[in-house]
Amino acid sequence: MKKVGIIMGSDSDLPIVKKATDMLSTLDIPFEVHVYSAHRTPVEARDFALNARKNGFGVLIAAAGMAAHLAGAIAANTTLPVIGIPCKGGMMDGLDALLSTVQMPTGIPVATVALNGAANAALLAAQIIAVEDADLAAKLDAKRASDAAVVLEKDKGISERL
Ligand code: RP5
Repeated sequence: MKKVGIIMGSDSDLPIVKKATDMLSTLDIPFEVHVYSAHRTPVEARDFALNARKNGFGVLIAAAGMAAHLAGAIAANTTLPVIGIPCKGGMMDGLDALLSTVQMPTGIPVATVALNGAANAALLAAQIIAVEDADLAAKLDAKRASDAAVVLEKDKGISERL
């Protein structure tokens, strides 16, 4: 199975990124995690993206806050799918990161999830890998069904409480 590469702009993003690694672990998807910054370590970020396909990655996830150019900088150097996680924090509480991540120019796409949306980033990465992996697709179907069962259980609970 192809690996998921997770890059965060700072180790201060780890509490958010952990939700992605937890989700990938639950689904038995192999991953690597790195701290590379578009601004502080641009050479390492670029090299990682340039070599990602030949190093066995199928999808990349990039998490960053504030002037969050990391996902875009990674996407500029690979044609693997790149998922951006804008991280909350700083004076603008994430609006800056959201716009920096989502507003990519035509030709260099970044699939941007919600602010701090690390679990969905991992699920989207899983869905991309599952296009060619029937076992993983079955796991994702089972997860959807069990998530739905939890909601329906809550629905019952609400009716009983009111
Ligand atoms: C961004 O700046 C990082 O992704 C992080 O979200 C934010 C703050 O980084 P630190 O100053 O905590 O290293 O580049």
